[in-house]
Amino acid sequence: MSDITSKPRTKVRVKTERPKLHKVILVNDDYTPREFVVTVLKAEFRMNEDQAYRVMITAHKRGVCVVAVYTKDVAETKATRATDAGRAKGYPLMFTTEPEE
Ligand code: TYC
Repeated sequence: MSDITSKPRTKVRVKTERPKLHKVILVNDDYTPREFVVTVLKAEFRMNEDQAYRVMITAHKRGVCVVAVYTKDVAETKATRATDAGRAKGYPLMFTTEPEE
């Protein structure tokens, strides 16, 4: 077989890296009512009362609490929607995002 008709010898490595996940973080403040934080967590992050209460009280005591991890787009959209829900009621409730290591 001549060079021109032989198969290429280069093997292509199939690279399937997972997209980096991003944390949604709940930040404590002195003004948002506890029950409202629980309501937002249940509505936006599909938590039950128990899960939502635990996340809220952890942020209340420690300052912050990781709510969940998602792909970048989903994390940012949910953090924005949850923060906006507080702002609509005049509360300084804040959700941020940060990439996982
Ligand atoms: N610290 C608020 C209060 O005592 C409740 C609260 C908890 C607010 C968690 C925000 O992320 C938060 N009313």
